[in-house]
Amino acid sequence: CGGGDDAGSSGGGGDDKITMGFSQVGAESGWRTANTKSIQESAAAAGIDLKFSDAQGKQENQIKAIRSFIAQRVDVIAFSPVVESGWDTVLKEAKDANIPVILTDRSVDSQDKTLYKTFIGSDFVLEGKKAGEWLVKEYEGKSDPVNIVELQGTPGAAPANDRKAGFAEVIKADPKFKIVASQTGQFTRTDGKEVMEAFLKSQPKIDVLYAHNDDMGLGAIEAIEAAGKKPGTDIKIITVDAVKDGMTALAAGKINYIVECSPLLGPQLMDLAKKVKAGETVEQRVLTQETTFTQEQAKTALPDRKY
Ligand code: GZL
Repeated sequence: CGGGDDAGSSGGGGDDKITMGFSQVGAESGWRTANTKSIQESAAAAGIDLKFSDAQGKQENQIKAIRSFIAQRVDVIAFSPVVESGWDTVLKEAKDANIPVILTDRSVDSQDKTLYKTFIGSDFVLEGKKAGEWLVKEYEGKSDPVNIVELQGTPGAAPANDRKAGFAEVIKADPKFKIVASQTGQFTRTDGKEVMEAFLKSQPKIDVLYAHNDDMGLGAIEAIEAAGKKPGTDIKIITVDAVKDGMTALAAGKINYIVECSPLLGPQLMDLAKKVKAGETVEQRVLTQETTFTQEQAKTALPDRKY
């Protein structure tokens, strides 16, 4: 997809058809690819004319795309904000143009809740807490220090901020848990591998890796194996997402626990768009349903995974 340009639209014209302008973060991870697929397929199935734009991870491209959707007078604008801040101006422009906005996947820190109709996505703080709770249970009864390294998501992104906060809140209950290094891996395998290589060089002892998504965890596994260590055994690994490649590594014992974050937001997004277009009131917050997986559960779940 072009950087911030409209990559064309799916579905025909016609007055009664809803036209949706969608600005996507980019294509940084397996999760994002699955999310894009869900949105594009659901729009086609719902008969919604989708104008899709890939921002390649840049907020200015998303703002440009939203302004373009306003100029094109689309019926509804939806987007996944790459970062939490800096949206009030362009969201006010959409509001002044009387075009409703739906937030998907990630939210914004705008104080003015009238700038968007609803936010459909996961509770990232809870995801971080679930990761922490597994670790606390895993080391119950042990008193030796547990050295943790953390691969954070994109700086300023809601999932990065909240997964970090939720995890830290749970592990602070026991001083044996120490985050000895924490750095962004930009939600990508490449950066996850590079940062993990640096951690392995700089940290005398690493017991646990907490990665904010599977892709960074998978990159880190490459670095851990290149360093002659066994991922999942020498270094326990917790990740978030539960995409197929992550679940495969979990089932193989290279990851110890995955907190699911569902990318399949398309169907609910299209339903919300139709309700918003029809002037119906929708709930301000639509929470996605998701679970967690151990290695055993991954073996059972893998055959049925859709993404
Ligand atoms: C979470 C989503 C995150 C995923 C990453 O809802 O925003 O962005 O966890 C993706 O894999 O890059």
